[in-house]
Amino acid sequence: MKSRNPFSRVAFFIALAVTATLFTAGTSWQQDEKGLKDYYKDYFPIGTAVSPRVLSGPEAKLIIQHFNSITAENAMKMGPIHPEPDRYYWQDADAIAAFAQANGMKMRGHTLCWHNQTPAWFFKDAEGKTVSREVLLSRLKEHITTVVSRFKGKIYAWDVVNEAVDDNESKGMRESEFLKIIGEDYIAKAFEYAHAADPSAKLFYNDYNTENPGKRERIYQLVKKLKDAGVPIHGVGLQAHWNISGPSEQEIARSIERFQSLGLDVQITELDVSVYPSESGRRDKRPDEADQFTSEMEQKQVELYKNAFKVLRDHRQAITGVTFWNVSDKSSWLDNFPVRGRKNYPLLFDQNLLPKKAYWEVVKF
Ligand code: HAH
Repeated sequence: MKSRNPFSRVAFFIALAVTATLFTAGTSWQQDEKGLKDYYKDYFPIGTAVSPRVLSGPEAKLIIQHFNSITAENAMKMGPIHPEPDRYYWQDADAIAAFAQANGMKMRGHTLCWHNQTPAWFFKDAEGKTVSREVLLSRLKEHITTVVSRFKGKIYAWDVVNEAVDDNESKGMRESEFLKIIGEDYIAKAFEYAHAADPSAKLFYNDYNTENPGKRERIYQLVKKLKDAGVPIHGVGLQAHWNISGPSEQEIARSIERFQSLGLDVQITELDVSVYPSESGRRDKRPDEADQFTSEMEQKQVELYKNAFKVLRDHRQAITGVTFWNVSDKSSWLDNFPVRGRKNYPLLFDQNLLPKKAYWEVVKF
């Protein structure tokens, strides 16, 4: 009679268990390595806005895993990059561009002409008097030419003009220094300067609240006028600073389709979903005001992200990029805006850089 060795049976089952565990661990490891950009590879590039700080911290790995496009959150804005008339500060912008190159990522440029974060010197002469139209146009041209030329071949798309349309129905164009000193054609000029400096860059007009029907229409009319006049404009950036109460799927779809109808590229350029209702003015956090991420906020945010990405996927013919405004809830511009000292939780990765529930809904399709 064949003797059975109970020890070898035990050993066999242990070996089986170990193999099964390794196999499962292997698959989940592979799943964890897959990033947003991989789930969306047949749809559009997925980007994130960064500061130089996150490129060397623990966020760097997360960025490389999930994103195949990058935007400088602040480093290329007029103020940071051109702090004085004859001085450009390139260090931060260069570091971000080098990171994009080293990791084979696309890069968007943000932004060449904006009423905010513009250095005060831009509009003043040596005596502190407001400059003339001619002087401001020549400064704008010099600025745009210098910045665009430096990143030629490294940046494939530029937000040329940011937020030129007012929120107020009765106003039309935003009364910025550019509008007051130059007149409405500062917009066309900015696009022409950028195009001359890099004829292969895709040039965008970028704005927020594009789901508001009135503002959407005013932006549409502006962009249509530029296009009809032969101005080199190639796309419209919908910032998409949304919140857990909206916009609806229909409103998002309508915005995309409206701009697509002009034959322009559409990108989502600054996506985040605040867990608070939108507020216009700045203020301090009230001492009694809670700023915890509640399960109700979480649920609503999951729904908004899930529905919004369904609309984006359905419009992949029109959409050439989706960029988040920051990397994770560990730190985002909404932590202090518009309410100073209030924590927000607007992104797909939590404060420990782990995927949130909303993340898993965005990649489930
Ligand atoms: C955006 N503005 C800007 O385009 C971006 O450059 C900045 O880093 C953050 C948000 C959104 C905005 C605003 O600045 C003021 C009021 C409403 C919305």
